Amino acid sequence: MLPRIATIFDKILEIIPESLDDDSDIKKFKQSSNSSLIPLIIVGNYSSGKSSFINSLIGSDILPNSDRPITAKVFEIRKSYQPNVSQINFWVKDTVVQINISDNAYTIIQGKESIVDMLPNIEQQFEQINVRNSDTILHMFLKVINQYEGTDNSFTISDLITIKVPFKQGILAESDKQYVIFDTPGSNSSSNKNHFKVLKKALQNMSNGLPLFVSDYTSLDTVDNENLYEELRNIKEIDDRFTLIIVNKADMAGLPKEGLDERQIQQILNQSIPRNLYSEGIFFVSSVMGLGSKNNGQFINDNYDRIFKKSLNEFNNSQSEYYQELYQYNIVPKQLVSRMKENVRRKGNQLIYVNSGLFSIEDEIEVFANKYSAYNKCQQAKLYLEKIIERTDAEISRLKADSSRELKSLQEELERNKQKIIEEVDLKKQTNDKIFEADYTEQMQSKSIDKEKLFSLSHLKDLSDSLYVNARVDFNLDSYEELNNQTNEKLKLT
Ligand SMILES: Nc1nc2c(ncn2[C@@H]2O[C@H](COP(=O)(O)OP(=O)(O)O)[C@@H](O)[C@H]2O)c(=O)[nH]1
Ligand SMILES: [Mg+2]
Repeated sequence: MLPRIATIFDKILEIIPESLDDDSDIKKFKQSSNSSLIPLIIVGNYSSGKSSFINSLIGSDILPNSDRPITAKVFEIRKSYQPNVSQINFWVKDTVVQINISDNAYTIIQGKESIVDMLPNIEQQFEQINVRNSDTILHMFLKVINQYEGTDNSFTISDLITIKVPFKQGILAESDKQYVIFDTPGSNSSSNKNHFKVLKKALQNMSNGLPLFVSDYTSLDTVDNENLYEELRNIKEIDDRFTLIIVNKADMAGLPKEGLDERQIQQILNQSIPRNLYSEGIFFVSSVMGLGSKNNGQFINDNYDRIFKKSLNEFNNSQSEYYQELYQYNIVPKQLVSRMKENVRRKGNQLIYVNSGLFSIEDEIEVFANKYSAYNKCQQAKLYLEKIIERTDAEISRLKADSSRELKSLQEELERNKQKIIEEVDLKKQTNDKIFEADYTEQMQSKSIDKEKLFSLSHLKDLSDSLYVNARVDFNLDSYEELNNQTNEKLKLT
């Protein structure tokens, strides 16, 4: 199936007429169709743990986290394919700032002059890092950038910050798919609208993204998310039909030990977020435990360390009174249940990774990537084909209008010429009549003529008619008329 879709897709690219090459939408289609990037768009209220969840996907806690709203920017995070090498890019006005981080050092490759105000702070924070490696340095930079906002600053950092960082452990790290993760500020951020604009722009040239809606267990029913659903639906680059609902911080949700019964499941499904967004499933996760399973509990953020140490026994000791297998609570469509359980069984040796719920989510993301990225490309191909057809139709109508205007003016010109010729013929006839009359009078006066014959009207008419016929030949009137008739015929046809 997939190769067939790919073939169809290539054919579509071939048949796009060159004249439409410059159309911005079509350009975008061509670019995105060649792109194998798969955007994962993380949305949700602030403090629901979006940044922590992303850290768990990456496998290191490079994104700063806090109980207060902290992510003021949209972060676009891509995989770096070199271990211990990361990169940050952002803009100050129109200047690009690029910072490369390799092992225990950083280099400001571009735009140093635009961030001079920030440099002393960067140097100071760099000195304070205990263990310097590419992750801790990257984390430091992101913290400084976040803190910089809101101070009385002389320059403004762009709303989009792009990051390249190696992914460590887990399905996404091992995958050959090029995931791009977007961290967005919470829904209750006042600049929310603007952030969605930034997100929308960043999503151009990529195939449709998978939204992951992060909430904590007790916030599934909050109504202030409504704006967020609306925004999600308005971004055509996001396919909200495949939303994963992520219930984060499930380690402290106090879930019933014996699992959720049918009534509890229905109750959850009736809450506002699931009611609006349920599609692929509701997944329970402890981001902190998932992250800890990947980095062996070596955190950059201190509060993660505390949460991890406190809960560790519940996640890795099946004899513990409060043993947790968070994936057991997942609410997924019936046909997915057995696949999920089977995959979990295969991965059973990585207990904390599986029990944290993170494994099942990454597994589902990878399934999405395999199944739907081609589908999404086709969706996009359809969208842009429609656009091409629309453009082509407009072009045809324009050509039609042009040619009928031309035809009309040609016809008018013919009509004018015809009139002119008729007038000339009439004039000539009149002149001839006058000459004839004068001639006649003269002859009448000079000799006696057969009056009866001379005055016969029919004779006069014969004479005049033959003159008219001669004139028609002289001025080629017949061919003009024929041309005129042909033109009229053509007009009727169009
Ligand atoms: N117990 C627990 N706390 C978490 C978890 N994930 C995040 N938190 C805490 O929730 C707070 C907000 O997290 P953050 O990732 O900054 O949320 P964001 O504002 O949505 O990006 C922080 O204090 C985190 O330590 C988790 O899995 N378990
Ligand atoms: Mg955040």
